[in-house]
Amino acid sequence: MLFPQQNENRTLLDLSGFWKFRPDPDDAGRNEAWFSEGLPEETSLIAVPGAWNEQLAESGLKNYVGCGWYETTFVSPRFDRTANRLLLRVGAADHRATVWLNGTPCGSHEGGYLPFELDLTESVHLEGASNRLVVCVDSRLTMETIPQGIDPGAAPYNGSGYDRRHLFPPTRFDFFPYGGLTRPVQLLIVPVNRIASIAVQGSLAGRVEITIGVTGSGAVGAVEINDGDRGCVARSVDLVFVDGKAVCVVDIPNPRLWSPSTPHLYAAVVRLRDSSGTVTDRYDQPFGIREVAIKGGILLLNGEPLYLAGFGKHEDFPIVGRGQFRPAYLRDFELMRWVGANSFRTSHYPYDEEVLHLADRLGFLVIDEVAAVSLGFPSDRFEDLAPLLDAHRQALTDLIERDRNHPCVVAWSPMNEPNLWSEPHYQNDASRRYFQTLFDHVRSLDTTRPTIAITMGVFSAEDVALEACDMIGINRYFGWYTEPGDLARARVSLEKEMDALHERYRRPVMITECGVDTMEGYHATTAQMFTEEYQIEFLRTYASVADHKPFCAGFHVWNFADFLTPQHYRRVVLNKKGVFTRERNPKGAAFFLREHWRSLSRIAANHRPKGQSGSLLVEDVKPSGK
Ligand code: GCB
Repeated sequence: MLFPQQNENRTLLDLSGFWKFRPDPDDAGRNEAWFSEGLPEETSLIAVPGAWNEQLAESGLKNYVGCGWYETTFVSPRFDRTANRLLLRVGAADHRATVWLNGTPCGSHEGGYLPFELDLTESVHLEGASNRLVVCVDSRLTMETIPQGIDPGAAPYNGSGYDRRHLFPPTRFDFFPYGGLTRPVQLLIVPVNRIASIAVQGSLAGRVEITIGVTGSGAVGAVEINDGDRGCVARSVDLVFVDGKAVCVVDIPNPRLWSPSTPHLYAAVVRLRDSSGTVTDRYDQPFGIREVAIKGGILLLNGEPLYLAGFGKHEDFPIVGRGQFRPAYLRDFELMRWVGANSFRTSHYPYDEEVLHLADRLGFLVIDEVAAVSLGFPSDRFEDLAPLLDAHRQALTDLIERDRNHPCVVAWSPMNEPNLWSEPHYQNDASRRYFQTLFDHVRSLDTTRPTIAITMGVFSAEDVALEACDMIGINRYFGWYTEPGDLARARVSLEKEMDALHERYRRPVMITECGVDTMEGYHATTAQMFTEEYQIEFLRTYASVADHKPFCAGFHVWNFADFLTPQHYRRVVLNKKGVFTRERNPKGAAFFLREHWRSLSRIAANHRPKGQSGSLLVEDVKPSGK
């Protein structure tokens, strides 16, 4: 789905502001038709975008999981219904949303963290009249949503003590289950015959393939490649659309490559013209030219070994929760640059599109993840996994459609830590087929980036999730959840496991999570969990293992910043594994990493196979899947 754009053919109106809001814990709203005459009397104000939990804590919303009704009014600009459409674009509604305009149902969408569009053309009042927009957002999750929720009827599972039903609100994961309209809600007036999708793929030689999808018929298209001040550097011939699609190839002489140190962006300017030659639609799609590949078990960017140094993150900020927060986005990039990181993972869900635009512009690499965190399978029969698999595939399709043109995205992560809860129905043929189908699905949509399977330690090298991926990500907490306080033993366990994984799969292995809860201001002279010194020593241990294994593609610390969790005896309000506090103040570990990552280019050199210099890239090195 295209990111919204304002230009001479497209009008963009932002509906951000204070809307009316009413929680609906008894699910009364639909029966009482709150959508037809507007919300009943007693409503609060709510800021959109923003999660409802912290901004309305005093109204009882802090731990609220359920339906919340939103209402706003707007006056639409005048437009011609035969030539244009009025679309509502919601950046994210966590987790499902239903929309009415002036009492008329306009559609619904399931799946948080990702945008959707609905057509309002037929129900909008024009000529200066007021329009009432009502959105019902439901934050409840089930065993068949991505992410999954808690099945309240399920038998207690493994008696391990960390029973998910002990969390409040109950979740399968330890980040807070914020609800609401967390990203912008916008109106778009676009032509009926319009550009609907653009996929750009450039090679290092400067050959760029652009695939364009359109709605409607009769238009002719053309593409120009713009290079900032240098103006147009390549242009296509006229394109005729067949079944709403056209593909063209253009060549950019002496292309400027995108990399973290030179994040150079081009724009593919796509125009549609009608039979009289008038431009009827235009979209400027930014893209970068760079190549990600795996060769001889080594991850490469533009032919050079790539070592990912950085963090797993969360979209979690005081008060807005997971709501869009532009100044904080910039602050996080500033801090990542300050600490010397080159990358992060969108753990554990797709992040705001604006974050990825910033990563493109500022030169950060991103592992892009869908919200399939802590998957649990309901059965040993593959057929029974179909509803979950469908939702999972859909989330991946939506993510790849949204993010495929971002040069910052270096890998797709289809899940985080399946089987976290050691539930039954995992190491078997059904789950094996599930993962194979899933990873094949990603490859069918994009062959230009590797897939990464991010797993935990229970089955280690035997984990059924590992067979289908291109790269292996491991989340390990030796020295914390196991071998607490004992970093010497932690190092041995980590090395043993990384070597075993490499031995068996011969693919890049990366530490995608490692970390310890740390109270800022707590100190000790000996290894003492929860102190700032322990966090430093823990990270030093993991970094030294990762940095020296040539097959290791990187080291991501868990977590960039402390984040809010559901209530549980294992967490003191926040997950405190941040290198920065929730307010973004540095703990001691931030200074350690800043010093350590000063030599990132020397560390990356350890990851070049012995005796190799110069570019490692050859034509056949695209991720193969095996
Ligand atoms: C993990 C999870 C992450 C948790 C982390 C922890 O393995 O992937 O979501 O927050 O452990 O701190 O326990």
